[in-house]
Amino acid sequence: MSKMTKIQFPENFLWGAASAAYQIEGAWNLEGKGESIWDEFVKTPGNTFKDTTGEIAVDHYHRFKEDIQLMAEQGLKAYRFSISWSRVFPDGAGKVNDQGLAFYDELIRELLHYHIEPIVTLYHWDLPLALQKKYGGWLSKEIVTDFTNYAELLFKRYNKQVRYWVTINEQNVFIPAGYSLAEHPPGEKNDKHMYLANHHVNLANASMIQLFKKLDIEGKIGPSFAYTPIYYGNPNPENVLEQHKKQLLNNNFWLDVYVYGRYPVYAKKMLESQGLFPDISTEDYQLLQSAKPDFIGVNYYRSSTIIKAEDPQQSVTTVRVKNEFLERTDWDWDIDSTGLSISLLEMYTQYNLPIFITENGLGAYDVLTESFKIHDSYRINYLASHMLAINEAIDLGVEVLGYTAWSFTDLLSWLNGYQKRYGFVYVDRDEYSGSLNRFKKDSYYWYKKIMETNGQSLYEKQEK
Ligand code: BGP
Repeated sequence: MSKMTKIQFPENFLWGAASAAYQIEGAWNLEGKGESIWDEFVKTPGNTFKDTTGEIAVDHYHRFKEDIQLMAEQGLKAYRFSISWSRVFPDGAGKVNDQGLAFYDELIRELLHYHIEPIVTLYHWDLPLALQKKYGGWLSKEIVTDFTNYAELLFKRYNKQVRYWVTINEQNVFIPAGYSLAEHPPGEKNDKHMYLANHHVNLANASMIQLFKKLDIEGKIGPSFAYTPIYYGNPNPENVLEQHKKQLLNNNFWLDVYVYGRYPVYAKKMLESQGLFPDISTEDYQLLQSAKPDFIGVNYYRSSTIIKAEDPQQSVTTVRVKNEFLERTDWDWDIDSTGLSISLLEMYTQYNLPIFITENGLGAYDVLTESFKIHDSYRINYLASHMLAINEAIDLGVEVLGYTAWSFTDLLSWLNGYQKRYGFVYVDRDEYSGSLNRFKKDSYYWYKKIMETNGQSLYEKQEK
């Protein structure tokens, strides 16, 4: 960012932090909660790092008051969290678990008490296991009705208390990971299933948005998407063409459906030629086209640099390469704040919808000192540079509603255990156990100031 760019986050910009039920709550089988597909998946040795589970996680279920107290003290304006479907409907449909709902009632009440805007994610990957067993989860169209009923209960119950709703978290991550890579539940390697399940998620997303509008719920609704800008490592036009194709199969493949209710032409054609494109009825397309989101949520962590692959057998002929201009995280993710400006600009020009940055953060090995401090200057640098990139996009005309950093407390990384920490608040636990005590990191205090000054304190940093 040029030194002269003014810091200009809009008034009422929603500075906050984010989490997801499975990664923080624990209490996996308490007070009437049903099992989710993640509760089951983690039981198989080798599925997660050192076989870590979210059975206790960071025990937010029992410590949410302490956590919200820490949020209030930090000056958080918004908090994004997800509701566990199987805590509300233990069997995914049918009988409601009142104790589960009471937990979310209290959580929301507590947030509002401290004037923290609750942002609710309806689905952050923890599908009720009962529905997986009953009809194969996302593989059946039946799920659209069950999901819409679940959403209806929450819309009606929290209308006027919750004003921002995220329908689905990172469909573009959990669908390939669950159905093609076998890294997430249900652990399949079946591309035909992947595209079918994916289509049902699209229908569920649209059905929820349609209902939200029909019920005239106050507030805004949209999906959260993991946007990864794709760069080409070689400007030979043949490579550039591969890069464009990749872009259409990645980002646009999902976003075009959310916003326009159609699949990009090239992607559709290619999948049809491979027999992978699902049968889609006229009614399906009508539903998809009837439900435009109010905003697009963006989860941004990194960019990806590719070149055309030599192997002609590969269906997508590209490979990821190292970007010599970028540094990497402890987990080898390219650190690229400019990529966030690029993403915001690309998305806003293509889809013309306000953007909410629903996740962004740095996973690192933090160290708790003997005096209970955590000096995470690397996280401060990462976050500061990404905030400046957002400011730059705003300067270019992009409408950004808010920013919920990943994450508030340390939490469980789905496949990387408890060692990969993202929080402003350190939680004392490792893969096996710990006191679960909370400690404020240096970044906690730094972010407090950012929020107090609506980003102006970034400017101080720039001048240094
Ligand atoms: C996103 C997920 C989050 C979170 C984050 C960090 O894809 O929405 O739930 O896990 O990534 O990922 P990881 O824990 O793999 O580092």
